This record gives sequence, structure tokens and C-alpha cells, in this order.
Amino acid sequence: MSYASEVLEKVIEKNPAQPEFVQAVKEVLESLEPVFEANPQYQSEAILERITEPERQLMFRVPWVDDNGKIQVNRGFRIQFNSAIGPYKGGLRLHPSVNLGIIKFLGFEQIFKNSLTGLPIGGGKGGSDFDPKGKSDREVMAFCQSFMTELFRHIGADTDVPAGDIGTGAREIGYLFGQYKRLKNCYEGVLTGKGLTYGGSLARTEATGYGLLYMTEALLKDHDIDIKGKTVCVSGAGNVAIYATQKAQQLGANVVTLADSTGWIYDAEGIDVDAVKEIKEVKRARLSEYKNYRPNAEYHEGKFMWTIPCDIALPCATQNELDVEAAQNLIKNGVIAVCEGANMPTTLEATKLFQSSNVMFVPGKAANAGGVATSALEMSQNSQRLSWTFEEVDSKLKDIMYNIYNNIADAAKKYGMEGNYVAGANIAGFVKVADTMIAQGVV
Ligand code: NDP
Ligand code: 2IT
Repeated sequence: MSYASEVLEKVIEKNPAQPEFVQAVKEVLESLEPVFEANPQYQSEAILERITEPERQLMFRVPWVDDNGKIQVNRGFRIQFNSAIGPYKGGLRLHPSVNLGIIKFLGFEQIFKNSLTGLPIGGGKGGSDFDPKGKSDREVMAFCQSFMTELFRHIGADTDVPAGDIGTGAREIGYLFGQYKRLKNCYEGVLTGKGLTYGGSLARTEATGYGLLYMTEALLKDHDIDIKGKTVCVSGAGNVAIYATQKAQQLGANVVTLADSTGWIYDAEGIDVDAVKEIKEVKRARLSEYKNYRPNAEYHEGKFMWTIPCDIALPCATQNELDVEAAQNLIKNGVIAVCEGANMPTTLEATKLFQSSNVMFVPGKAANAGGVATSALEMSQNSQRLSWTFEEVDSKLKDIMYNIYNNIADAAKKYGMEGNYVAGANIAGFVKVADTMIAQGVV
């Protein structure tokens, strides 16, 4: 049995009932097989056994009082997965589906993603099964303050720097930062995605979506394809989806779909981003309202939007949203590229189907790395006590995404898997962390 299969078996045995974590580990380990054959030191140093075990796992009670005076209890998580190349870094997800396995899968992905950015950040992730939907601002604040009342002792600007993810946006980061500062009596860049008046970076809000499009553009350019005039399907209707849509439009593509957790919209003339921002960011409402802004658009309940023909598919909602059936539809309709804005939105089987059908496929850990990369730029600005202009940050983001593309393409080529960006991303992300772990001894 190969080293990778041996460790995968142990991971499955040691982490029952964590299917998303096992899925993320399987994808990485399988594509690293040629690296282990060529580099036996990774096995003798037990790098895989170490890298699949979080350095620290925190799980805690989050009690808060709702608007009816009733006590609610949620579960909080922070997984400090790997700090070889820098302080733990990664978002906080607030969604009722959150459990230990989901946060571990996200933290594991984050190790390699953060490595790919070329910046000094380790991997971490956290969150809670708290559902911000339908809660008042006061309830969200009460939850955030309680969550931080435990978390503050475990984080810090040089230790662990959380940020946003599903359900955690500017409002939540504000409440979390306020409570951290109060408890620690210290004004430091302990979170990213902060407001511009208290250490936030210009372009962080846009960064994940914009970065996804810089990656898509780099990929297409390398294959002599112009993104201009292409039809694009985006799923999700949150931070990543909205700014992916905006940048795709700026690059001359036509984005025709978006989706939230209850339904999806099809607008053949192109999505009206301002309307979506008002519905999702200001009103915190459902996409079904889009028809009030654009009467010619269609709204459908459910999840079957991948039946709409497109050249480029950008899944930007959540894990495993794009399955084999969706992939079959996309392939039948002539899709040429799939770039993941969300974390692991494509199932393993659907990913393999795209690859065997010669659809260009860039995994989330490379394609959505622009968000965390810009978070690292926010950390740099905080350390310098300076703020860079939007243009400065955006141009650094673009360079980072083009570099990631070149690095993952080269890594795949080096191991004889040209065009396999899943393998390329895993190899390029892994090697740097693994070599650093060896240099730092058995820790
Ligand atoms: P948001 O909370 O802003 O938006 C998530 C969107 O996806 C919402 O429109 C939501 O619908 C929709 N959605 C559909 N189905 C689900 C589901 N089952 N669970 C959760 N959401 C669902 O999150 P982001 O845009 O920030 O994140 C989207 C994805 O991108 C996630 O996978 C995240 O991990 C990843 N990501 C985010 C980064 C960032 O900087 N924010 C960076 C890198 C990756 P509804 O509106 O109905 O809730
Ligand atoms: O998945 C991710 O990379 C994020 N949610 C962003 C993390 C960050 O620290 O900016």
C-alpha cells in the first residue's frame, strides 16, 4: 500500500462522521502520490501523519440572550491547523450546518491555499452553528460578543487572525473586533475584513471575487482564449459571488445566473449587480425579489441552475453544491472552464468528470486564494500602521493570482500532469509547508 493510502486509511479511522474532512484529505493525498515517490523524506519525517492532525482544536459553549429574553446556546469552533509558515489564518463560518468536520475540512484546505499565496500565513478556520439569518442586529452582537469572550484568549495578531466566511461579513467582524479590544485592552490587527476606519484594507471586500476572475483570466490567456464575450454562470449570491460577477462584467463577460440557498435567477441580459447588492447586502432578503428590479429575468426555486448553458462556471456558494449530474449538464452544454470561488464546491466525482472531459478546472484553494491573500496584505498594512490605495492592493492581488496560476501550472508539469491544476495546487501548496515542517523539527 502506498504511503498516501496508508495515511488516508488512518485518517478515515480516526475521524468518523467527518465526511467533508475525509473528502478534502483524500483529494490532496491522492494527487501527491508522485511527490512521495520522488521524495522519501516526507514519509520518514511522517509529514502526512502530522499535517492531517490539527495542532490545536478548540470547541466551546456560546451562550447569548435573544430578543425575547430567552437564553440560546451555540457551539463555537476554532481549528488551529498548521502554523509552519505563519500565524494561523482563516475565516469564521456562521451557518446552522457548521460542525467539527466542516471546520476541519476548511482548515485543512486553508493550509495549502495560504501557502499558495506566497505570504507568511498558516492555516486555521473557525465558526459556529449560529444562524445569523432572521436575527436582529442586537442578537448578532450578543452572539459575537459571547463568541469572542472565549476566543480572545486563543488569538492575536501574531498568533491567529480570523476573518469572514459564510455568514460572517463586515457587521460581524465589527462586533467581534470591538469585544476583542475591550477584553484584551489592545488595539491590534487580530481580525481581517475590518472596516476602513479601524484598520481594514481597501479591496478586501472585493478580493475573493476579483481574485477568482484574475485566476480565470490567467487560465484562459494561457490557452489563448479571450474572456470577453463569454457567458458565465455564477452560483451563490454573497460576498464572493457578487464581486466575481462585478469583475467578470468589467472584463467583458456576460454573467447570467446567481443562486442563494432557496433559489436561482437567470437574467439573459446580464445580472444587475446593484440590484443584487441591495437585496442581499442591504435588505438581507431572498433572490426571489430580483424580479422586482428586472421583470424579464427568471426566478426558480431549488438548485438546478447548472442546466443553463455557459462557457465558464464559477461555483461560489458552498461545499459539494456541484455534483455529477450538474457536471454532466455543463459538459453537454459546452463548458470550457470551471473555477471554484467557494471551498470544495465540486464533488470529487464531478471534478474527475470535468478533468476526463478536458474541461479546464481550477480548485478553490488556488482560485479563491485572493481573499486570504488580501487579508495578509491587510495584516501588513496594520503592522506598518499605513493604508495602501485601492489600486495598490488590487494590483498586488492581480500579481498574486497570476503567480499562483503560473506556480500550479508549473508544479503539475514538473510531475508529468500538465493541465491538472488540482494536482498542481496540492503539490505547490504542500511542498513549501512540508519542507518548512522538516526544517523546524518534530513539532
Ligand atoms: P456569504 O455568506 O456572503 O454567501 C454565501 C452564499 O451562498 C449565500 O448567497 C447563500 O445563500 C449561498 N448558499 C447556498 N447554499 C448554501 C448553503 N448550503 N450553505 C451556505 N450558503 C449557501 O459567503 P461568502 O460569499 O463569503 O462565501 C461563499 C463561499 O466562498 C464559501 O464556500 C466560502 O468558504 C468561500 N470563500 C469565501 C471567502 C471570503 O473572503 N468571503 C474567501 C475564500 C472562499 P443565502 O443568501 O440564502 O444564505
Ligand atoms: O476561505 C477563505 O479563504 C476565507 N474565508 C478567507 C479567510 C481570510 O482569512 O481572509
